[in-house]
Amino acid sequence: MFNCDEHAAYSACALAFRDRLILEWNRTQQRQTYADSKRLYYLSLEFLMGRALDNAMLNIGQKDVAKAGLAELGFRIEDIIEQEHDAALGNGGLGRLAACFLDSLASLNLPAWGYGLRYRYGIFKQEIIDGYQVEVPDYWLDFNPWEFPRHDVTVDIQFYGHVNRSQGASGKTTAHWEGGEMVRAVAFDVPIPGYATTTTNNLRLWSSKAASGEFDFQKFNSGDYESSVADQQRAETISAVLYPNDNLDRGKELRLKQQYFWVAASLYDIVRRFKKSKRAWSEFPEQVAIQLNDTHPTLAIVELQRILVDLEGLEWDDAWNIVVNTFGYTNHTVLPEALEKWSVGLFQHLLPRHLQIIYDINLFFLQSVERAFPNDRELLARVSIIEESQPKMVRMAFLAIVGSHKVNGVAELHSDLIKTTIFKDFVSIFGPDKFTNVTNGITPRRWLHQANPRLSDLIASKVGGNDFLTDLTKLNGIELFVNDKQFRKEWAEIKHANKIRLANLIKETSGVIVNPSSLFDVQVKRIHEYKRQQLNIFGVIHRYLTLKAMSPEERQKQLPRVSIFGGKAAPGYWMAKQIIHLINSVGGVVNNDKEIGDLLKVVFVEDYNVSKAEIITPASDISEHISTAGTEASGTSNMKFVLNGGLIIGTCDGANIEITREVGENNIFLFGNLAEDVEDLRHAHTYGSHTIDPDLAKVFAAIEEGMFGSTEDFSGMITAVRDHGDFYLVSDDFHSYIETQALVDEAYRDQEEWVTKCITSVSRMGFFSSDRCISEYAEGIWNIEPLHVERDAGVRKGE
Ligand code: NBG
Repeated sequence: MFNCDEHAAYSACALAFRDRLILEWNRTQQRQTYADSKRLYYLSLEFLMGRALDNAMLNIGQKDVAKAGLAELGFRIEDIIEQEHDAALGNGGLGRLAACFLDSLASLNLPAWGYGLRYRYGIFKQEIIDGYQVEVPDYWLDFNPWEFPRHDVTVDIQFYGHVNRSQGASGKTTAHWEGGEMVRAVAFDVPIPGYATTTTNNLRLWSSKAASGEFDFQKFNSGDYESSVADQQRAETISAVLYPNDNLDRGKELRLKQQYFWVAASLYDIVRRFKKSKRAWSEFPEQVAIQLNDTHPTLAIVELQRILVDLEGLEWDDAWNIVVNTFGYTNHTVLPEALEKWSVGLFQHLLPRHLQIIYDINLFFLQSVERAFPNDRELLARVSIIEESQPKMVRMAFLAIVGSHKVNGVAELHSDLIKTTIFKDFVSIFGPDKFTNVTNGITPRRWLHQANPRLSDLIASKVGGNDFLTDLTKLNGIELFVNDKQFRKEWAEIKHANKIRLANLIKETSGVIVNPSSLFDVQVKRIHEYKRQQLNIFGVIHRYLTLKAMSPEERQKQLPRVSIFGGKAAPGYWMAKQIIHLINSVGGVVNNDKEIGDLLKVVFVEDYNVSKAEIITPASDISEHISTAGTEASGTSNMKFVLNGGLIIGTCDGANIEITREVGENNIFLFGNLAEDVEDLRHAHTYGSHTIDPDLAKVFAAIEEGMFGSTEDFSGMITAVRDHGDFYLVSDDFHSYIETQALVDEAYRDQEEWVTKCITSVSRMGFFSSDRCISEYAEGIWNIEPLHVERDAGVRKGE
C-alpha cells in the first residue's frame, strides 16, 4: 500500500460501511413500499447530525471488525473517526433533537423520512481571536460519503408571478399561479441506520440550482459572462447557507424563499408517492403524517391546500379536512422574538397565491370563532392569523395551530405555558385536547454508547448486556450495584479518564492546563441572554474575588474548580458576543494568577459542536442549565449530562423539572425564582425600586475598575441588569445561585456520596430516551406503527 494516510483510511472505511447501508436502505424502502402502511414525514430546517462513521459502525455492529482491520494497517480507529467533518446543519437543541429523532425512528423500525435542506455551509466555525468570536464559513462538502445525489429526483419550484382565475365548464372558478421564476430542487439522500436492526431510513435534503440547468449561452456568447452565471448563482443561493440564529427570527426574504423551496419540494415528493398508491384523496391522512418541527415548515399547510384545491380540484372543505388531519405542529419556544412572522407585502411578492389561501384559511377560521364566541371582536383580533399591524404580518404559529390536528410542547412546564400564555385563546377555541406534551429525549446510542463507551460497557456488564440501549428503563438495574465497591471504583475511574480526555482537548485548543482532579463545571450551549451564561461568569468572578480575599491558609482549603464554557453566538447578537468576550477576559486574568493556581481556571472551548459535545459531556462533574424560569422550553443537554454520570445545577425550568422528578430532589442542585413569579418580578423592576444583589454589585465594581480589561467592553452586560430592568432576573437569582454553588462544593468533597448520587441518577434516566419520546409521537400524534423486520441476529447485535 502506498501513501495511505489517515484521510485515505477514513475514506476506505466510510465507503465500506456506506455499501452496507445502501443495501439495507434499499431493502427498507422496498419493504416500506410493499407494506404500504402509513409513513411519517419529519420536516425540519435543521438536522444537526455530527459525524456519521462511528454511528454507522456501532449501529451496524461491526466496529470491532473495523478496529482490527485498521489496526493491521497501523491506524487507531479514534484517529480515523476524527477525520470526518461534522455535518452541522443546525444551530442547537432544535436541530440536534431532529437528529436524535431520526436515530430513534430507524431504531424503532418506524416508516419515516426526514426532509431538510442541503446547506452548502452549515453553522459557521467559531474562532476566538483576542477573546472575541470570529465567524468563519464552514464548507463541509469536500468529501461527503454519506450522501447520494439523486439527479433523477428533481422538482421545479415557482416563485413570484401572479394569480389568474378561470371558470371551468362546471362554473367553478380555479386559481392559476402563473409567471415568476423557477428554481430546481435536486434531492440528496442520506441513509439513517437504526441500531441493531436492518431498518435504514432516508433523510432527503434538497439542493437548489437554476431550473434551466445551464447558464444563459446567449449572454455568454455576447461577452456578458458575469450576468450569464448570475441566474445560476441566484438559484444556488437558496440552499447555500443555514441561518445562524437560535431562538431568533429575522424575517429575511431569502429565509422565506428557503422555507418555501424546501416545503414545496418535499410536498411534491410526498404527494407523488401517495398518488402511486391510487387511493382516494380522503385516505391521504391515513397514509401520511407530517410533523412540523417548529413553524419553519408551516407553509406546507398552505402548499398542501393549494395542491388539493388548485391542482387536484378538490372542494375547499374536503381539502382542508385532509390538511388538518395530516399535520402536527411542535412548538419549541415561548420567546416572542423567536415566533416567526412574515410581512404580508413580502408574501404577496414572493408567493401571491399562498397569501390568498392564507387569507381564506383565516376568514373561515375567524367565521367559526365568531359563531362560537359572538361579539368578541378583541378575541378575533387576538387570534387572527393576520396581525393588523403596520405593516401587516402573517403569524406563522397561529397558522400552524389552525392547520394541524395536534400541537405539542417539548417538556411539561413548557406545554403548560403555551396553553396558559401564548396560545391561551386557541385552547378556548379548539378545546384542550388539541394541545399536548411530548417531553424531549436523546438517543442513548450516540450520547452514551458512542460518547462514553467505557461507561456503556460497565453498565452493560451489570444489566445483562446491551439491551438497555434499546430499552433505556433497563438502566435501573444498576441501582442494585450502587454499594458495590468494585463497580463504584470503576465508575469513578471512568469519569476521571473522561476528564483527562477533556483536559487534553482543552490544552490542545486553548493552551490552558487544567487539573483533572478539580471539579469540572460545564456550561455548553448556544450563547443567549435567557440561558444566562452571564450569571455563570458573574458567579465565577464572585468566586475569584472571594478567593483573592482569603488568607493563603484559608485558600488552600478550597475546592479546585474548572469553569468550562462553550457555544456560539449568533453573528448579529451583540450582547451574546460581549458575554463570550467577558468569559475569555476573565480566563485571561484568572488563569495567570499565581496566587490562585489550580483553585480556579476558566476555559472557553472554541467552536463547540456535536463532536466536541461527545468529549465534553462525559467529562463533567456538574453542568449548568440555569435559564430564567419559563424561558428554556426543554433543554436536551441537561439529559445528556446526567445520563453520563454528571450532576446538574439548574433552575426550575424546561426538562430540569422532570429530571428532578425522576432522579430525586437530593440528586440535583436547584435554585432561583419560579416561572410563576417571573412576571411579578419584572413588573417590580420596572415600576418599583430595583436594588442589585450586594455580591453582584461587587462583581460589577470589579469589572468597572478594569480588572478584566476595558470596562466599556462589558458595560452593556452590566447596564442590562442594573439600569434596564434586568429582564432575565440575573440579580434576583444571584444569591440563590452562589449559595447553591457552595452546596455543590460541599457535596463534591464527599466523593463517596457524590458517586452514589451519580449512579443513582443514571439508573433513573430511562425516561429521557428519544425512543420513549418518538413512541409517544407515533401513538398519540402520527398513528404509525413499526414495521416488522427480521432482526439479523448474527450481524446486527450492536456491540
Ligand atoms: C429549542 C429550545 C430548547 C429545546 C429545543 C428542542 C428553539 C426554537 N427551541 O429548550 O430552546 O430543547 O428547542 O426542543 O430552538
